[in-house]
Amino acid sequence: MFDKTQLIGYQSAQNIDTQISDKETLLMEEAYRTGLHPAEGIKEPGITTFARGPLAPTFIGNGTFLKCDRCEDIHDVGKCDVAFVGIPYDSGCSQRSGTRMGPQGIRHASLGFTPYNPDYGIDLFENLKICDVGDIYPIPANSEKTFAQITKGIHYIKSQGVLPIIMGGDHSTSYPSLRGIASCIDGNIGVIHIDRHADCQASQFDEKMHGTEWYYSTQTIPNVHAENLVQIGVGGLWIKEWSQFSKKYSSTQITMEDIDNLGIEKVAEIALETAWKGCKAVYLSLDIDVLDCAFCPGTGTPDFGGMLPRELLRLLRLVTKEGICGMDCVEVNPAYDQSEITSIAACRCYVNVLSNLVLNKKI
Ligand SMILES: [Mn+2]
Repeated sequence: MFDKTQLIGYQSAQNIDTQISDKETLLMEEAYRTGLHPAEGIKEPGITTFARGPLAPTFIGNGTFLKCDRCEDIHDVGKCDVAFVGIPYDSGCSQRSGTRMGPQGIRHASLGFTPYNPDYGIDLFENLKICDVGDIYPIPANSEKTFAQITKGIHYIKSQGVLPIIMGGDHSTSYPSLRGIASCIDGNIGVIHIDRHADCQASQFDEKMHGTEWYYSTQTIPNVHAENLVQIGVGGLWIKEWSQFSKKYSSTQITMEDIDNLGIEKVAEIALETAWKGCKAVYLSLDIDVLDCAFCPGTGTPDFGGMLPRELLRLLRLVTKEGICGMDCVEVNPAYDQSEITSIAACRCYVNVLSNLVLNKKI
C-alpha cells in the first residue's frame, strides 16, 4: 500500500500552521482599517470593502490610473477631487466573461497617456487632485453581496465630497454604483447611458445580470426615474423587453439611426434636456461596446454599426459640459482585446471627460 507521507504535498502541509499567525492578524487588521470592513452579511475573514491586505483576490493589481497617487487608507480619499476605483466583477456577464480584468487592463493602458490634454488645453494633475483607491472587493459567486460591497464603497467615496470615476467590471455594477451615489444626492438624478444595448429587462437568467441594471436603477432607487434615463447609441443585439420598458416607463432610447438623422449636437441637446429635467445631478454610464466592434474587440457583447471613436468623443464633450455626479466605463474585457485598443479607448474617454469638467468649471 502506498505511503502518502512520501508525497511532497503531504510533507509541506505538515509545516503549515492551522492558526492565523500574529503577523497575518496584524496585516488583516490594517486591511480593515484602510479598506473598511465589508458590507453586512459577509463573514469570511480578510474581506474588506476596498480590496486590501494579504487576502485580497489574486486578480487585483497594484497599479493606478495615469500613475496618479494610490489612496491606500480610504479615510484619506476626501483630500482628493477625483477618485478612480475599479470594480473587478464579471459574474453578471451573459456570454464573454472576463471583465473582472477590466480595471487592471485600463490602468495598464493608461501608462500610454500623460495628464496633459491638448484638445482641452488642460493638465489634469495641475487642476485636480486625483487618486486611485484600488478595487472594490467583489464576491464573484454572489451578485447581491457584490452589489452591497459596491454600494458601500461608492457611497463612501461620494459622501466624502469626491467624484467617483469607476472602472468596470460588467454593466450590472452600474446599478449598485448609482445606488451608492444616489443616497448622497438631495434630489433626483438623471442618467445618460451610452451603449449599443439598453439593458433594462427585469430578469436575465433569473438574476440581476448585465442586461438588467437600468430596470433596477429606475425601479428601486427612489430618486432615479426612467423619465430621466437617456440611452444613446442603442440598437445592436436587442430583446423586445427593452422596447417594452421604454414604452411603459417613458425612458428615451436614441439609436444609431437616430444619431445619423439628427446629428450628434442635436442628440446631446436632447440628452441634456431629458436627463436634467427636474434633477439635481446626472450620472454618466458608458458601455465601451457602443463603439463599433472594429474599435472595441475587447468587450463582452461586441456589436456592428456602433459609434466611431470621434463621434463618441464629441458626444462626451457635449453631454458632460453641465457636470456629472459620477461616471463609469464598463465592459472592457482585456482577454478579448487586440493591442489594448479597447482599454485605450476607455482611458481616452476618462481623460477627456475629466478635462471637460475642468474646462467648464464643473468640478
Ligand atoms: Mn452594451
